[in-house]
Amino acid sequence: LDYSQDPPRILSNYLVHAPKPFNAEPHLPLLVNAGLITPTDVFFKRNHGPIPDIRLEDHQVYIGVQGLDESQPVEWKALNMHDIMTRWPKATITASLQCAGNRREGLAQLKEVKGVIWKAGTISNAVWSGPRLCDILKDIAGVPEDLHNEMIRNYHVSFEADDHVKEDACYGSSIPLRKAMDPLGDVIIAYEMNGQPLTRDHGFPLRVVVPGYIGARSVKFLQKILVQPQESTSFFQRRDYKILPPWIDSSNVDTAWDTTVSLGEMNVQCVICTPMEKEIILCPKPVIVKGYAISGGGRAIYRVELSVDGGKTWEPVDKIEQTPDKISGMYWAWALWEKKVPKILTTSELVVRAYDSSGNMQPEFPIWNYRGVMNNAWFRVNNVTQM
Ligand code: MTE
Ligand code: MO
Repeated sequence: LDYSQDPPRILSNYLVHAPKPFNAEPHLPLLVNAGLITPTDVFFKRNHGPIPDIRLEDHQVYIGVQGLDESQPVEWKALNMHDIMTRWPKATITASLQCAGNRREGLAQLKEVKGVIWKAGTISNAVWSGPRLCDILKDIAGVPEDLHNEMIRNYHVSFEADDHVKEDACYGSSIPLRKAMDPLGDVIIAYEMNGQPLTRDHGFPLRVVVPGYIGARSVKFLQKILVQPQESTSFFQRRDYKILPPWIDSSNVDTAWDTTVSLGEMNVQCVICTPMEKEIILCPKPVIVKGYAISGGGRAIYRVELSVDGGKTWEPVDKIEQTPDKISGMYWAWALWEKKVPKILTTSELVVRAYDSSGNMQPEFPIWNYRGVMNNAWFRVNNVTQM
């Protein structure tokens, strides 16, 4: 794999875990201080291979339907970028992407895990624009609009990228067709991020944005969309992004993939971004503790609680900022919260936890799994040093 054509990045904004493929998370205080909308050059970057060098004028997206009889060939229809940008209304959605491996570090501390050892910055929030996938599938693939239709209940939409990775022929993934066709599901095919054309790192010229789902489903460099009776057969759908059971490790992992469900919606998550672990704080000034919280499936963050004594006593945070989508009313974007703590001591242990609108709360302790995904344990900050 050739990385010589990768784009430049502002490296000082990031903790870089690997240069090839480029995998980097923004520093936590920068992430939260940058505001509700993460600037593109601060947004986390997660890749499985080199960034493809695609020309807008040449790019084609192929759309097809695979029926139950797999011996029947798929009739592909091609759209160019002009079609994508002009044939359907342009929808604009503010949505956070979070990698399922966010906070993997917390699981790696318990037992060996496979994957990039991410800290808590593998999440960002942006404004995305492009046509709705439901409009395209209705017009080009003839998918019925009626959500009670049997096809909508049972089929999946798989996506393939125009990139090269070592695990498979290309990056790929799928979502249930019901998510794609749900008018309140807000799945779009984005060609803009934060009001600008997508940057190469974030999927130029076109990416899927699946709000409320783990980041892995938002396929970048989108080249193929296939409606089919089963999930994508891609490595990234079938052999990755699953919460394997606790008795599965590197010795027996191949026995468990087919019986473990693929991840879709995110779980409830909350992190302290500032102060950081072992940060030096000037006292006796009060400290503003800040962080993010998010849940999956468009569920709202309902409450955020902070403890300064390791979880013995809790108080609500002072302020939670979260805005639902203007049309669907769904909470696809993260919440930023803050709380003024009059005095932090060297012995204080800060802990945060959030509840979503379904009453889901984060677990007190991390739940180890071999792929190190979906760690949403209470977030703790220790060893803040006073000066
Ligand atoms: N799409 C392609 N083509 N290649 C990839 O490596 N990574 C996925 C997803 N889409 C990936 C991809 C994963 S695991 C995540 S978390 C998000 O993209 C990251 O999106 P970002 O790099 O824009 O932050
Ligand atoms: Mo990811």
